[in-house]
Amino acid sequence: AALDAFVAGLPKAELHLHIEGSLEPELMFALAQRNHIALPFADVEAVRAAYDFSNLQDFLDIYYQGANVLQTEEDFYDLAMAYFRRAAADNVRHAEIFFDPQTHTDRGIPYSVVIDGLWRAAQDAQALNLSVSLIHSFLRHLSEDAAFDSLAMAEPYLDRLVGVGLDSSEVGHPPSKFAGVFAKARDMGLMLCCHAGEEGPPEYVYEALDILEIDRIDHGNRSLEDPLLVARIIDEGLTLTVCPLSNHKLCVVPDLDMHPIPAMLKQGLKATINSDDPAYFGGYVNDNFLALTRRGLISKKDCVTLALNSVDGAFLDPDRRDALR
Ligand code: ES4
Ligand code: ZN
Repeated sequence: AALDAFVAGLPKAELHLHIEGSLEPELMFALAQRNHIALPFADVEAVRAAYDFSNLQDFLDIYYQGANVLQTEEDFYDLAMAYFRRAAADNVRHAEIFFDPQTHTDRGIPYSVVIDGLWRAAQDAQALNLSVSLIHSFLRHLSEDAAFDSLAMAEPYLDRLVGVGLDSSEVGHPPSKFAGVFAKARDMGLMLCCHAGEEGPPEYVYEALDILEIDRIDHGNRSLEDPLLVARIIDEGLTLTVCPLSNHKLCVVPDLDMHPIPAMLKQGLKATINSDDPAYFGGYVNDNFLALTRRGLISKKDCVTLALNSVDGAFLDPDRRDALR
């Protein structure tokens, strides 16, 4: 309990959170009812029982299905606001959240509906002492042309976005596939993030650095297989947004006792702890810290380092950053 209070007391930033992955089964059912959508589950318990994954794709299939209940601006507002309240309760003071526009626009939901709902919630989060930035993420299992189309939809709303990301099925869809659209996003003034080295090999992390010229690495676990790559990430000062409970649920690590965060810190990488898809992986950001502290994998001092890394790794202006340190 003393450890819980210590972790809870640390001001922190969450840098790797898919807002669609914060859809709790209770809200999924409420939105399904409100929008007259049939769910393939009898009740909330049946949904939770289905969250047993052997790999990333297993999870993605059920995650995209869950997103179908999101229809109106109010749905996106309610989804985001529920996450912001939960994050604020964990003493998250700044959140940079991914959203997957193509998951919604490809089923006929206008981009404006998605971004207006998320944006209104982001404004209301200020009353929770929480600042929020939005990251438009491309689905890598779709084509680069589709990503260009998605970025074009975002153009009228550029002032509401801090950056772009790349997520979904990693293996077979290397960063190089999106070289053109990332170059364009950079020219538009957006920051660049990329999921790399979650299931994919170190080569994909190299591509994210060399070809996409990213500003932050999402996951990056498999970078540890290549000491030269680790040296390069340290040299470039890049932050890794690591997600322990996600890694465990998706079998990226066989056991939480073998989680790479301690090795990352030891080697001097700027690792952070994040919740990824908390409704699917069984915990929010403090739960992710506690999963490692309770196993004796990281110390209180490490927790302070990780929390400071999250503030340093955020895409924040210097004044807001100083206020959070
Ligand atoms: C994701 Cl954990 C993870 N990896 C890749 N894509 C994703 N989308 C949502 N969560
Ligand atoms: Zn992710």
